[in-house]
Amino acid sequence: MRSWPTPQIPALPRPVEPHPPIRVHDSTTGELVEPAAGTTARFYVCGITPYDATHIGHAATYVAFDLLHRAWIDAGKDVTFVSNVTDVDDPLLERAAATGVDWRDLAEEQIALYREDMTALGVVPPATWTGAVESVPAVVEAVERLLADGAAYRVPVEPGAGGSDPHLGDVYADLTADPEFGSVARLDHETMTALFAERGGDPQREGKKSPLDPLLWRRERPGEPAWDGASLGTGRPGWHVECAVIARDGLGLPFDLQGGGADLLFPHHEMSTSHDRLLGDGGARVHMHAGLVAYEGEKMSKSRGNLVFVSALRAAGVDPMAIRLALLAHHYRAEWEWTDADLAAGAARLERWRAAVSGNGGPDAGATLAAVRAALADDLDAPAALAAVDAWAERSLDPARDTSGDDEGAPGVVARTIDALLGVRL
Ligand code: 5CA
Ligand code: ZN
Repeated sequence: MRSWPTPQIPALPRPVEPHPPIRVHDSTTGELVEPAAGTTARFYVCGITPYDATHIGHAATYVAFDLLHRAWIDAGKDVTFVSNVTDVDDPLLERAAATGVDWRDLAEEQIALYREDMTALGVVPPATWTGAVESVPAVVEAVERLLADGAAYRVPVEPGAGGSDPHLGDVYADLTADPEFGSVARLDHETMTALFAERGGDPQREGKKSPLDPLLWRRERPGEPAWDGASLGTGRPGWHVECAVIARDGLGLPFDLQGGGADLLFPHHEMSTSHDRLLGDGGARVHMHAGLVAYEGEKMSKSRGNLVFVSALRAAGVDPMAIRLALLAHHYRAEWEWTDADLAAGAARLERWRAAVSGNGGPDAGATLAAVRAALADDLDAPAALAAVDAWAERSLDPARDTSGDDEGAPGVVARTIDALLGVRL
């Protein structure tokens, strides 16, 4: 899938001290870990399901992972970022049916919007961006392998389903084939069952060996799109195996980090990592999650419909960099509520920073750059990074300041710091 243009990332002065190790909060252990200690960093961030995109919650999550991407680039690592688009799945098909739109047109229009939003927000694009539809042949091969290995089984489908091979059932993963299942989210059985039902699972489906077993291949149903599934019969991929296969093919197994919003920890990342474990030498070594953004008192979500769209703000003339700054003012793990005040604060900060870097010279910027680097290395502490830039801007704009020690290059260094590390182009 064609992604979006890569923003220019200005080079920054090398740090005097060695680069601080870049640590993030590991959702499994709750501890700070360094996911990519070597010279490379390979990570996967779950992409959108293309309807009702891009809302502020999506944007906050993608900007959070973009900070990690930029910190790794700045540290000189060879970074590979892979992502997906769930361009065929139940909720997308349901939305298309409910609105009388062809699901392909809905997906295409929403993907185009998402590209524009990511470009406007300065998010560095993935090296490989794969749609679920594009992944079908690889998923089919993977599911065939899991079946052959006894890690998956068929479940009979209802009359009318299954096209010309109704005897070939849907395929489910047999979680007992993976002794390490549960090791990502480390939840008790009751919580897993509740979340599975809430987040796209089908614990009640008759014929499954265990309620938590996830769907790998859904056979053709009347009125639903279906693809050639070779020995599986016509159908379409399950959600978790889509990401397992796209990550495997884009990054190789195992890889450094998988991420998304906090709603993906279970079942999605638990399941996709379990699939990868059976398809290779393991999945993501670290899982990282962004807190969910709320609006009008509840989590911003497609199902609730309490959405603020990036594209709507842009259309209303809001500078996308003000949106980015509004998002960065909250730590990525915080659960917070979007209000107009966030946007106003982002716009005010943008204006202040623009004024501060437009002077001929300013206070030395070396400590500011080091502080921004250190803040990001410490679990992507964007609010601390903003505070460091604010402090420089305040000094720079202080009319009573003694300018005799000013450095001519300082405003440029600060502007490039903000651009390269925070993704905010002034
Ligand atoms: N296509 C799947 C992932 S494979 C999916 O979850 N798509 S999505 O469109 O529903 O969400 C895209 C990303 O935004 C996911 O990482 C999700 O966790 C995140 N997200 C959704 N709602 C919010 C929210 N309110 N706040 C923060 N992040 C959110
Ligand atoms: Zn995913």
